[in-house]
Amino acid sequence: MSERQVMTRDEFIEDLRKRLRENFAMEIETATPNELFVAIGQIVRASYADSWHRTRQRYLEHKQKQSYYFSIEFLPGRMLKSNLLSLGMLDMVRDTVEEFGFDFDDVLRVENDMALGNGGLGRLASCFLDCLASRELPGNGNGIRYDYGLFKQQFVDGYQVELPDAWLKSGNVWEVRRESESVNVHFGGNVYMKQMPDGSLKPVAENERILKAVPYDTGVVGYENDTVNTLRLWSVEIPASEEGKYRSIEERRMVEDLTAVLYPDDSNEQGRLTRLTQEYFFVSAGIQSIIRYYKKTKMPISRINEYIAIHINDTHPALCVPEMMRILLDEFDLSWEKAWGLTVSMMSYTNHTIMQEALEKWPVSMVKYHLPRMYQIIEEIDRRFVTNLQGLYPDDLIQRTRIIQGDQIHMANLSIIGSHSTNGVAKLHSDLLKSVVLHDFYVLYPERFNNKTNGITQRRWLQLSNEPLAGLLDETIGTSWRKEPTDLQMLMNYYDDDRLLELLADTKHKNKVRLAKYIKETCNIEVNPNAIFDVQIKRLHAYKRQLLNLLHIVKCYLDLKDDPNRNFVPRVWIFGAKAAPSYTYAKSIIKAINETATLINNDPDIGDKMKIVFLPNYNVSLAEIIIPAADVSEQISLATKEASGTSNMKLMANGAVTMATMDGANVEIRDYVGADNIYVFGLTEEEVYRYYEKGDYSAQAIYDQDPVVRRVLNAFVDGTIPNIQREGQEIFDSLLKYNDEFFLLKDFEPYCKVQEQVSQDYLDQTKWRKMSLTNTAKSGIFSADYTVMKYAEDIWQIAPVNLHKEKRN
Ligand code: 26Q
Repeated sequence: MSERQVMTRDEFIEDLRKRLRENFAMEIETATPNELFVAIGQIVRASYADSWHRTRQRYLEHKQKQSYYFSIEFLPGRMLKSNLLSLGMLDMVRDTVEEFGFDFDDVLRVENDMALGNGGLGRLASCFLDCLASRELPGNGNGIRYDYGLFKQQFVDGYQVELPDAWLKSGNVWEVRRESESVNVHFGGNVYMKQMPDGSLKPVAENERILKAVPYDTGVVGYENDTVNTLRLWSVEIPASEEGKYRSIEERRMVEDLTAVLYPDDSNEQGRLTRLTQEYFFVSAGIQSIIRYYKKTKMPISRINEYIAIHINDTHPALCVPEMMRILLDEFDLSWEKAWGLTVSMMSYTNHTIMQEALEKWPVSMVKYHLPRMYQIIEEIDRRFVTNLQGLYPDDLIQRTRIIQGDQIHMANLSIIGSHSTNGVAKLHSDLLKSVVLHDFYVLYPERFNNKTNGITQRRWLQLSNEPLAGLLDETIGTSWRKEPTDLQMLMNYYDDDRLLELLADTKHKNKVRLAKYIKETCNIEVNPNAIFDVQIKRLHAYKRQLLNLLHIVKCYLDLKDDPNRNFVPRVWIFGAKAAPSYTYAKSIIKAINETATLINNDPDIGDKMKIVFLPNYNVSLAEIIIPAADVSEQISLATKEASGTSNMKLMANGAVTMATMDGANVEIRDYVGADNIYVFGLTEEEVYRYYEKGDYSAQAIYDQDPVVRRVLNAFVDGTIPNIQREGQEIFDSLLKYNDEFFLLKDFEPYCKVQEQVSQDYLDQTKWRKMSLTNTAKSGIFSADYTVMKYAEDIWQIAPVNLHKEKRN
């Protein structure tokens, strides 16, 4: 399949022996998975070291335009298997390790997930890096090396408990500390303008606190192509020159806290000083390091925008705009106009949220005090913005779009004004940005707005995590889909091939057996692999409506209790979700799901017909086990709330059929698979906005009129679901007293109806298998390969660099 030079089995064994001896004074035969993981990790790293070096050299020598993806989160998960795959070594290494009597999966499981992200946004950043390298695009990541990633989740009495994720405890084979590329980042102090001999004014800073930012680089290995890009993550230290200023342990701790932990809130955590400091820290370090690189190209600063593109992933890195201005103004002495033109032309911004309350804002006082030079520059950007628009646009529009409003700095406004491109992450989302959320900016800068529908990397989410299916695809349609995911559509030629449909069902069954085994081991619940596996995996959020799923479960349960002999297609409901530690409502829903699970799973009247499994600690590695085993994919957010969603795409690729509201990328999924291969229900965007406009939604009215709704809701407060006195009441009140913010009750009946249809269709296995096949066949379009290629062309203007050919010459 590939003509690449890979290590032979014998070379691998020799290298492995050597490393086990040198590191651990051990032989292969006596090693444990731990030592094997470290030694193999080193071999893998060494095997791409050359390509990594060559990639960097080539970009520099050819002055290749590069993009830098600034993101406060990256969520790559484990990397051993994906690196082996990209290097063409996976089969050889697995076979060899197994020849020695080890279970290769045991070795893979030694690696801690790199979980420096909360959810969709961080995982998207990691998919993008994988795709950039795999498409030979010069694109790098820039972020924070948190000592602790997203908390580990446990359930105690059904409640979520958070434990620290000390992922670096046993070292990290993939990273390289680059001490010599450290930079200093300045905080606080005061800035005054000093008159220079030539009469000009220069900002001078006094009494600043200086912190050292040390980069840790990880190679991002392209798929079978010799491109290795860089993910650069920054860690804080006290500079040697400042040692004297930090005498006490407390003072040192304050500094070290800066990159200690990832904020575990994926929407809300606002106004925290450490968060602001984190943002400036990785932005300033990243921009300084780009400038240092650019100096090496010897090109004039006036042309930097031809060589550098900077992407702002959500508003968290929005300080890229004033920080770039600071350097161009203060260090290169450019005029404001020149500096601004370059900055806007380099920057681009992606919005990931519709919810107004989640848009990031910072108090003026905090920015002024801790980042005084940033504040001065933001103030000047804001002042010029207003001046330039006055007379051209209505005053109220200018007031609504300016960066500083009252005592707050609006980071989305800064990002849009300071960049040449603003994009949403699915068609519907991008349209809503233009028509509602950012409409005022669309009036000002229509040409800046564009859509880039999210995608996923099929390498991780199909090739690696679903080997049975991947192998079957190879045998059926050839292997080209591995490099060109849209080739998956060749599967449609087998739509009527009973034999293939059977084989596809066999792979699904295998994956369900594997998941069942995992469920037995971790939760001690027996589930039947012949039941429908109904999956909802994502952060716990009211708008994602895990509660709607639960309401349906409770309805099924009550129906079965009424009539245990009624026809019922057995189903296993599988949840994976972390709640932000401070999000009490989300935590109450976790508790309610867990208590409902205990009730139903142990009810002898129900037996195998219904099982509810809430798998703890949902993360990338767990997703890799759950997704291949799913029959139904729950994508049931209230229309207009989910910007895109990406688990919908992963599940679809693995042959799950989607239960969808017309929200986010579900709309595009429906367009591709066709209405017959997806279950659609619920309020539409128009209907949701109509309710907002008229203000005439009444959850109480639905409760009063609909006996089923009444019965299901009452189960939360009348003891039917035990042990949720407080949580049940809280949930009940959210729906009735507070009028059901996300319209669950309105969508409940149509949801139940479509779920009934799912059960009926599942009985018709031919029909079901055809739907499943269609979903896999049509999923290629959601490859992030295509998404990043569009970013590369439309936004960053970067082009592929073929390193593979060069190496062979
Ligand atoms: C903001 C301020 C202060 C503290 C934290 C935050 C914060 C952190 C993380 C705000 C938002 C996030 C993460 C958002 C996120 O993951 N959004 C998801 O992005 C995906 C990729 O585009 C989409 O598919 C999802 O629809 C969207 O919810």
